[in-house]
Amino acid sequence: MKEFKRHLVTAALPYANGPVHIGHLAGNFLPADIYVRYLRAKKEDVKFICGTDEHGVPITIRAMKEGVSPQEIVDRFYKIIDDSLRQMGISFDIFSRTSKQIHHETSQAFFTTLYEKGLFEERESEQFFDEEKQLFLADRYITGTCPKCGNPGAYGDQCEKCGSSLSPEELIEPKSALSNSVPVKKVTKHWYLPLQNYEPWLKQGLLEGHPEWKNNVYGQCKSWIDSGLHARAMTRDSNRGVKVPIEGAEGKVLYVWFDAPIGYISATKELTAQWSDYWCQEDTKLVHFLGKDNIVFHCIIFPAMLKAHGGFVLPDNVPANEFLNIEGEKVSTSRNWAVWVDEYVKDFPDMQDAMRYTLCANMPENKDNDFTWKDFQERNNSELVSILGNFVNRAFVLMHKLCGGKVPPFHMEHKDEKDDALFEKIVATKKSIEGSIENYRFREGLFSVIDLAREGNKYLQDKEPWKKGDDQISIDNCLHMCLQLCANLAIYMNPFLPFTATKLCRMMKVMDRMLEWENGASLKLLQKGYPLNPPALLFRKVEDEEIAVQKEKLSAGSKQLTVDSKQLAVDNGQLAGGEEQSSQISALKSQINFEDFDKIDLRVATIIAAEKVAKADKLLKLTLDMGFETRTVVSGIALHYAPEEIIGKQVSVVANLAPRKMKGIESNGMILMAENAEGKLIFISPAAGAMNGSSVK
Ligand code: B3M
Ligand code: ZN
Repeated sequence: MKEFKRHLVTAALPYANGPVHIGHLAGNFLPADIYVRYLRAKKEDVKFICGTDEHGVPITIRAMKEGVSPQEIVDRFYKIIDDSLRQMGISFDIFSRTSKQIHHETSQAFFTTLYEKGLFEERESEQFFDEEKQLFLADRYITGTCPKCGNPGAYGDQCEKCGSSLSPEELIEPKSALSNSVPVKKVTKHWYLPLQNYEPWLKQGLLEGHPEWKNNVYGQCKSWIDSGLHARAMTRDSNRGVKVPIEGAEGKVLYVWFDAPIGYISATKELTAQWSDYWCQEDTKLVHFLGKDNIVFHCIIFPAMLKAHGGFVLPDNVPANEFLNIEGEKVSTSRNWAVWVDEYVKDFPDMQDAMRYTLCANMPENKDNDFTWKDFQERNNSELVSILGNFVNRAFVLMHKLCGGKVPPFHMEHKDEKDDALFEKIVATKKSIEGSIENYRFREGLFSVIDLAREGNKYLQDKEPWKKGDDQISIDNCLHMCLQLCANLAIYMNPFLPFTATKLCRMMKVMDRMLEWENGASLKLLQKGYPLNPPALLFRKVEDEEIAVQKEKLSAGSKQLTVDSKQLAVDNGQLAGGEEQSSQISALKSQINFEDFDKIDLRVATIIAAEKVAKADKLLKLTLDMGFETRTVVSGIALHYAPEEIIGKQVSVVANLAPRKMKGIESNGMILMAENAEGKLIFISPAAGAMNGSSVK
């Protein structure tokens, strides 16, 4: 076994195109955090690196959909992601951004080194080009009809309807999603990294050197290598990203998967002047945490890049996780089938550890796993509350009642085999948690903690100090053991449930320093005669109603977004006429209070002009008389009404909706519509001449 002096731990950089969900937490942030907290408790030298990935197509697409600039998107989501992960206790040493100057410089220098070493192949190829926008089109920007299922809204890389992965050449009648024009093929030059040259090294040097890698990771890498590696373009035609730092490369940026992993290096540089100790010294242990869709980039492409460059450490392990499903279904951000971390911390303040516990207990370490709200409730109520919380609470209550609020002495001459057995269990648990965490088996580690608490309950139940009357010696010994166990539990739970560990320290009136790992497996953590605080509530029960609200939110959210994205698809001219009009009744959304409702400013208005929007057969541009002003609203009702038939119609309008651009027209509000049984949209109109501008209440 190699001896390591320091640790460098990374969690995959989330795209700043949306908030993170609990699948991201369970997949990489939480295991990385548990691992890092454990190393810190062992006083190891460790740096925990992450940040947002702010380049790449997903961000541009979101910006396009919202009609705002990509910068606005990344600024918004950087903050949301950073805040919500910190609130969950994910203890990065740095959470940086790939839009920072230091990152652009670092990745450009990296590219230049490879370029100057002559390691790239320059190749010309034909790619789709949008003549109207004068841009080469990433596969995602090309839409057309799916050759497999006929879906008219398929993308150049994938059809979301039938799930086939596609190349833009396969699309029938391809169109540019940016301008709707027909793209043409044009020659472009790019720089390729010939991965096949690194194949022998990847195989013998990296993969075969690490038989300990998890099966899912090892297997995926092996099959990639066995099926043959090819040259891969490390540059793209785009106006967003890290500019390619060589002459003759105008309009080209680094491939997002070239610059993103270098983000780990630039963030370390930003964090510490000693960054090169971590990245360039052989005795650094580099561990990447990520989800299974990122394995190939971290086990093949990035190591090949590092090897090509030279002078960098290579990953010692890549303990990637599989996926976490929600209520039996795959997470889908486009369908809003997800539990968002920023919403969880709002809905369950001070319950970070309950979610950390549930996610760790269901961590998809070797296969996809499932999160359900019911399981969250059950694990919280019957494991955290009834086993761990209950044990600590009983020990404290009994100590206050039977030992005057102070740690009782332990009378050695009255020690019995139950005391010995409990101590042995405390010692063994420390060892087994070490083995679990060091081998990336976090569920197993967590279960050892809860098992030890279970053991504590059993011990207390067997000894029944409340029945001992004036046999103070038995009472003292039992509660002394229980309190020492509480202190050991705090140390053991700390990597997994840091909020609870700290609370427990407050109850014991000890400093957080007690949580250092070397203090574990000891019966001398609390001094006899030391007064302790009264018990505080470590966990609270989760009620059925709370679970019902969350489940409702999940399905209402997914319905809501289906409508929204349909509207977007309509806006973008992606849906065929009248397709998929459903007359289903959607699920009720979760409850709001009056203040929430009162934020919406609903007004009566009259449509005084209406016209079709060019190049968008679903949209009408409406001019409204609002009573106090006239304004423009773009509405997706053109398939239901001809412009002339709605002039003079009185309607209800959401009057304080933020403006949104559709097909270049700024829309200032939204007309309220409902669906009739045939799926036709009908206006929500005042029954008899209401005054324009009057509030709808
Ligand atoms: N942003 C992809 C993802 O979120 C990517 C990870 C980068 S890690 C260097 O799946
Ligand atoms: Zn299809």
